[in-house]
Amino acid sequence: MATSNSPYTQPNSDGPHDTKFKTTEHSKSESLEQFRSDAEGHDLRTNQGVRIADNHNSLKAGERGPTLMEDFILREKLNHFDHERIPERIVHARGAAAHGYFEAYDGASQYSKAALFSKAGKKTPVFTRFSTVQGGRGSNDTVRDVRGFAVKFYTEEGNWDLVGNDMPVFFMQDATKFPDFVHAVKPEPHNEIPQGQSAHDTFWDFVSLFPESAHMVLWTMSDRAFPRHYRNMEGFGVHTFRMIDRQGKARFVKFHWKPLAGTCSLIWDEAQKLWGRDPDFNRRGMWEDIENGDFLEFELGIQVVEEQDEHNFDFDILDATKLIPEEQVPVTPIGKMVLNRNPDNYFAETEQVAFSPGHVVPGIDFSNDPLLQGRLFSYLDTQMLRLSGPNFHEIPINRPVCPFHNNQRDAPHRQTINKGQASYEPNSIDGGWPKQTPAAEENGGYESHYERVDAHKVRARSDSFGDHYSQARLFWNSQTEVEKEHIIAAYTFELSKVARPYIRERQIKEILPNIDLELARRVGENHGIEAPGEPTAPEGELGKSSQEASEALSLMARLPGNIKYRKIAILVADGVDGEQVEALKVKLSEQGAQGMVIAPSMAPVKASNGQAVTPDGMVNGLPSVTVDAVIVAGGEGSAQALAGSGLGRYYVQEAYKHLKAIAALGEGRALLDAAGVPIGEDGIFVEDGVESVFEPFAQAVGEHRVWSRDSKANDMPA
Ligand code: HDE
Repeated sequence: MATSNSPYTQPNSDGPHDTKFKTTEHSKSESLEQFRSDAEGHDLRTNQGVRIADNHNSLKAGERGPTLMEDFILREKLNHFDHERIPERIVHARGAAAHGYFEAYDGASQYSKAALFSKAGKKTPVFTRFSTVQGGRGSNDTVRDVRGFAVKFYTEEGNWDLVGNDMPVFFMQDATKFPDFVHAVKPEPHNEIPQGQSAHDTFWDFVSLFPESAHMVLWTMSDRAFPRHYRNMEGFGVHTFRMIDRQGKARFVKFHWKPLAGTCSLIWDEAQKLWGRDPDFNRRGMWEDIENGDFLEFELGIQVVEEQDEHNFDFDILDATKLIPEEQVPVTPIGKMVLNRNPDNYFAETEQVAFSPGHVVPGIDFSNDPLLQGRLFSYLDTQMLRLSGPNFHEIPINRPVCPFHNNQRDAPHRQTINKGQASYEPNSIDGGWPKQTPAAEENGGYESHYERVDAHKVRARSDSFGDHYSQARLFWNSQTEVEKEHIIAAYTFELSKVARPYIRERQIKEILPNIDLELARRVGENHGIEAPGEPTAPEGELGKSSQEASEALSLMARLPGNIKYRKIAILVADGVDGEQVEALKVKLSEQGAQGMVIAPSMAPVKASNGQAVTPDGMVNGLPSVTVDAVIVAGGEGSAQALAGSGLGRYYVQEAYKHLKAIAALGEGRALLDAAGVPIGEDGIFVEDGVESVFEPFAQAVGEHRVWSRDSKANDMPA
């Protein structure tokens, strides 16, 4: 769509009245083309365009003499380097992003007049950034934390950002508590410990004094807090928003992203080990999959609440600590997002992208959720600092793909060279341009939803926000036994890192019993603290849910169900049955999985048939925490070598501990015997050939873990 090749000219700046163009679909990658720089075939030059003759030596007075101030080439280079960093995001500093597109489904247009929903099959470019919240830019991917799920839709009517998380609720109801919460969860101010984690005094001090956080804290104590892969997490807009249809009718909506690959998570021990083994685990997973053509896919869905039904729930839909159970309002799919292209440059794209819930297009509007209202201020404000002023919208990744003109001018790093004399409206000098577009026109101007607000000015919380526990109970009741055990273990672990006994006691005695007495009792037992036999919160705070449980809240409700995208280790050593390895790789790839040959070292393995098998990785380079399941290949020499190696035994022991499916072919069973992996237990498959083992093994991998082994996991020393 760009009409000019000059990087200084705003796209279409001489064009007709911008808002009149209608149906063209714009590609973000096309619009970025003019900014992309490829050095191939070019001379090395300074930023002023001067060719550099020597990039190895600074200018000195004599070969062994002092460096001269005159060296403008050195000064420019160091000066630029010294300023390479920008402030990292205050929260969500660590992230990874990908380009892709959103494709609307039939029927989406009946809810919103936004152009991106206007017809089935319509494609809109997107840029999506996933992130953790607490840790700094260099922290680990797999910490226990919420994940950000921020999508920028480059629509023909301007940018729409859906800046959500992978959990459907939040820690607080009112924006004014956000800085308190973030100060509490961030590394402690006196020693900046711990990084990327909530297991410390200030976090538990705050949340144990702040009951409205109970529901969200429970989510973060569940395995949702460390997704297996970004493709395996749900996403949520969290707040109630509004959609406006062509007739101007408004409906409340909640946004959901449903991963087409199903939901699944890591196991806590595995997540912790990954901090060291592969701190970039999630980032790498997405990057490599996209490079391999295994794109990430999510369906966008909405829960729709008619305005007249706003008060028909046993909670307030403006309260961000509440979700709308899917049984009460089903999720209607309205489109699909495919992430299919990695960024070219992390800093230019992933780091400089600026999201804001306030970036909306006609057809999308806000609700009065006080958390959302605060966010509408915060994001623009933070970009001013982070991206050094109000022109961050001109950075290529942030530019809308449609033309945009207004009378805003100047400020640091202004790129647009605005033509004309009139930078005010109304004007007659420049023919009155740029002009307003009435909302009534097709592809018209943004008009806020017409809503009557007639109230006293108060600093107060509505009584309808008083229930802090009913949905925490709903979430707890919706978990399977295994998930509940993991939650109990999580509270136990986190509180064990809290130095002050009175904080642990407060959480166990004053918060947990209001969620569930058994949860409180079990965590209490693990800390030698007796939990009360009944809830301690006042009745209003305890609340009541009209629903006992909601299946959709369990991760098990949407398990992958197949082995597509899974990484399967094939353990080999010299003497391996080479044909078997080949057959396994073919079979796995037929079903969309990746068989990875893992050997004691990176040296090619000599198969029993004399051929060489090239490893994809070695046992301590791609340890079991980086794969989804393990197959020990047959061949006498190979099995004996692996069984005799501590690293080989550790590999399968650790896979067992993390509830992974393990198969041993023929002689390969010797490794399981040597490692003490109990043959005959669920999810341990020992067969002679690929054909007989494949189906049951693949089925177990589709369940993501062998859940029935959960209670035995800690018996394994690994
Ligand atoms: Fe954010 N949040 N937030 N947040 N948030 C930021 O904006 C803020 C909240 C979310 O990949 C910041 O550009 C306030 C809820 C994501 O770049 C900042 C409040 C949800 C991202 C900010 C909230 C989110 C951010 C930091 C309470 C889920 C990363 C850097 C009123 C619906 C986006 C930045 C990316 C980032 C403020 C609460 C999601 C400081 C004041 C609720 C995914 O502006």
